Amino acid sequence: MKREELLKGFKEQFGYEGERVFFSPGRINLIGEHTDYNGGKVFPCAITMGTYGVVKARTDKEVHAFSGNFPEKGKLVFNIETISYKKEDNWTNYVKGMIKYIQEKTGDLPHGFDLYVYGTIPTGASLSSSASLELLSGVIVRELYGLSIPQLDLVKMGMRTENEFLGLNSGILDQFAIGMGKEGHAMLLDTTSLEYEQIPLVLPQHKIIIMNSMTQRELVDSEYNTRREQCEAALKELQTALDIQSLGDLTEEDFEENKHVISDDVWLRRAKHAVYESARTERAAEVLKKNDLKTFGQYMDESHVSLHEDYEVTVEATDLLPRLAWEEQGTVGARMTGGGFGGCCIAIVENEYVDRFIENVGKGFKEKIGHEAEFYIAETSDGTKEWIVND
Ligand code: GAF
Repeated sequence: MKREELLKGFKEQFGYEGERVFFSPGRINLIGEHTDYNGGKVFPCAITMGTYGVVKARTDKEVHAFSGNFPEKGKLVFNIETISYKKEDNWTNYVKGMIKYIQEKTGDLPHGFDLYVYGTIPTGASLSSSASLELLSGVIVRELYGLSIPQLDLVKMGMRTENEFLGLNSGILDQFAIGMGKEGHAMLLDTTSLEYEQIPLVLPQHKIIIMNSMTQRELVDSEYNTRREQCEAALKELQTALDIQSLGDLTEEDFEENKHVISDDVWLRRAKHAVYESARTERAAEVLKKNDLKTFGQYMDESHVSLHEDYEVTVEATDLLPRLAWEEQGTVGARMTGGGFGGCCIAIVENEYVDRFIENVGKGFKEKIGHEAEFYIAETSDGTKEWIVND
């Protein structure tokens, strides 16, 4: 994305020059799915597909926001003194949520701003376009008003925006990956303690391919919340036998020894996924540190199977992509990524096979599903920050 194009977009809308430009990445999760709200481990990285924002302070208390992705919606306007969720305010509800929680922390902001936003993350593709916008808004507000708010606090406010302002019961994975990302690294996060480790993700012989199933995510919110409730129900029963706070506290052995207390087979399978996936994620990060990509790929494959069989968050299209990928020469590992019920999968593939991989997987997908999948090469990125020229 060219900086001049963003500045031009701002000027076209507001009639004068924008002052500052910011970038917020998207994310892929390499492994550790549906573990974050279970107190387990996740292992995501921020990617260069993301959301850009151009901003200039106003003298009144209003925010005027325009998205180059939704020009038909025109400029959406709200007042920072009377912030509330309104469905018709569409994507700006994410901006509002962040302003609300920042004002709660640091006091009322002195004035509003004009904002031009443009995103390169396909929407509904499970690459976290909403968390990207949340962190973008948070960092913009912090920098514009010279506030002193640690990035991790903005991450938590992003999650509050989802949970309390938008009413989606998600964990901290997406906001963390986007706010705390580091180019050339993936982040192993313990979602209970919020301790994390940046682990180099430099793969000169391989590419990480994002495979977009272009499948509309359906029932995602209700199914997501149901998974969460099922894990909570299993946890409650396990707590009658064990002194644990979350499923993430359990080893696989503890789980096997105590799983008989879970009264419902579906709850048992959900909990099993959460426990095994968290352990797998920790091991995957360890083998990556030792450059054992082959074993890392096997963990990715196992993760996918568990998400398909025990957690049941795949749909035909997102289950097919990894299976086609596994058939291809040069594939190290493949799995769905993100919340599931459609969206994207990822695969790690040896450089020399990438073109053939995309051709073959694309062909097999089209034959079975009837529409084209899209493929992107993932590149890691830093977390959300101002785009300083010559940075
Ligand atoms: C979605 C949620 F927003 C995350 O918190 C996480 O639970 C993920 O699904 C599944 O791992 O992206």
